[in-house]
Amino acid sequence: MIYVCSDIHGRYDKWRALLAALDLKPDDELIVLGDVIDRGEDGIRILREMLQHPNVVPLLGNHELNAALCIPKLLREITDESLAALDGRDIAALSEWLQNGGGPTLRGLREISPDEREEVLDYLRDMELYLEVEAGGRSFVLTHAGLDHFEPDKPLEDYELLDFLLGRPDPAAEIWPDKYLIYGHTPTRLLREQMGEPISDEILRRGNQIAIDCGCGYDGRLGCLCLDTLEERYV
Ligand SMILES: [Mn+2]
Repeated sequence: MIYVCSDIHGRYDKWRALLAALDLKPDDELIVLGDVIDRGEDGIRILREMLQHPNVVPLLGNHELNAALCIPKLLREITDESLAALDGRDIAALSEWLQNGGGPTLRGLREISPDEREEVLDYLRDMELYLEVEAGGRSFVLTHAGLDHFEPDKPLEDYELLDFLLGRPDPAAEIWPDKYLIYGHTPTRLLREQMGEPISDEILRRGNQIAIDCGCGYDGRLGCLCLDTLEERYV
């Protein structure tokens, strides 16, 4: 079976509860659609478990991108020279990361060894932006935040980095007729509010779009979808 979840945002309790509920077998796979870190306390701890778990496949989220950009600069020994080397863009990126809940992630990085930090950084750098998956006779495209600037005939490799990471999707918009697009990033309660529907922390399906961020980063739930059966689970 192939499962997807997204936007764990440092909630170690939810991560462990999901692993316990899924009880992954050697042939199963859990694809995590980004934003494992920030806001909650334990993003680094979760990443370090993920990278040791052969059945867990990560995709890049905007929070991982920010971390991957900021961490190397922060790990440099701080000297007058290295401070002078931080330009306005570095400082803006760092400040944006901290404002978006990066503090607990930085604390988590401080608690591990330099080798372990390098391992985490390599893991972040290796994350893919999207995945195409076949399961249960259906085709799926998986991204962190949907697909901004969507054009039905545009190949996925032609989209820009931020099209995968920062889009605010319209679940009612028509996309490919023969493929599902699955994404996190925008909690489904916000998407429902935007569409004037009753608010709930459940996976949202409209046509061939499936939004799976059920608000784990905001005290909602961690949702998980089985791609083979389209069965939903929540922890
Ligand atoms: Mn996000």
